[in-house]
Amino acid sequence: MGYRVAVVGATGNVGREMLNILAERQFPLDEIAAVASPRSTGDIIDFGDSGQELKVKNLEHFDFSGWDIALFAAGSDVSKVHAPRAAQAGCTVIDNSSLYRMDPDVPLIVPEVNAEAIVGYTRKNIIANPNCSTAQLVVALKPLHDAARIKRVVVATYQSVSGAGKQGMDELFEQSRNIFVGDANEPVKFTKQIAFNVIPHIDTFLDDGSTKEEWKMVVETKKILGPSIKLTATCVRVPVFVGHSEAVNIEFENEISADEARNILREAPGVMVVDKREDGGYVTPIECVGEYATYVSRIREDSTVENGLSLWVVSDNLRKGAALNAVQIAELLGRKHLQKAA
Ligand code: 11C
Repeated sequence: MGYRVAVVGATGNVGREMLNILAERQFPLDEIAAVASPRSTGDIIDFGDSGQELKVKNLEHFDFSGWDIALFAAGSDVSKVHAPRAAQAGCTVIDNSSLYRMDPDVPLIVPEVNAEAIVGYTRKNIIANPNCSTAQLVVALKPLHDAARIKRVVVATYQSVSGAGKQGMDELFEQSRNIFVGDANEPVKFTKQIAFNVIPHIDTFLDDGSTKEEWKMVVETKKILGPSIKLTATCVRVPVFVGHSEAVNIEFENEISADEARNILREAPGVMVVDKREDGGYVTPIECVGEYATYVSRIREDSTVENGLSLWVVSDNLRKGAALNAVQIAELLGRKHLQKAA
């Protein structure tokens, strides 16, 4: 016996990946629904590589009663209206938007890191998925925190344009083409030209000069790993289609060598260490596309602080950063809490 699962925002970058991953991982399903805004109603989309095609249903009229799990990937405005409606109808919501992440009555879950916190979902029948740049970071930080207690993290991100949705990907493609054919470029989705450039600005500016993306990394990391960890982030958009990278500097309470960290990370769930200390002996974003792992490379000691390490973390932002993490939460929910499947 399986579950009745709805994917809301099924036609977007993340929604499509959710369908791909549900099919790939053979999630135990009795029924799958692709749900989206009225403008996509009736469109036909693939249920991953399963061979099954799904006719997109209209979210405005979708009745969530009798459905077990809804994976929401349609942004905060849609979640605000429809997630409580689904949750109150008895359908557990796994929400990929930022709306509920800091709600004390909603657990914020990365299954490899804080699976035990999922029990709190019964308060609102909603579980939040973290921001992509947070998800991959905490997968790498957690085993190191357990080993040597992290005091402070300094992270710079190199975030792909797919984090800004299909429009972001189209803008990088169009601008690159325009440059080759000599046409002018007008930024639309991004604030400056993204092709052959980098932009130190993701999401809106806050009063202290940081951006909301940077703030999310701080508060979400604390909610997932514990409030004592200090973190400062600089989030940068780079001309890469898929795959977020992070240069991470960590200060620990206790001593930990690069070799110890490498061995710990090699055993850690969800982590793949590629760290050869030679030309090409590290992972770059194009190598992580379509993969499940969070890759860690360039692990080295930082002698400018006591107990310091630096590392490089790369992952597919549409997968571990969004769709995969949501499906892993659904698997956890099914295994431990809904208890429907064999
Ligand atoms: C980006 N991290 O790369 C963002 C996308 O809070 O879920 C995801 C935003 C979020 O632009």
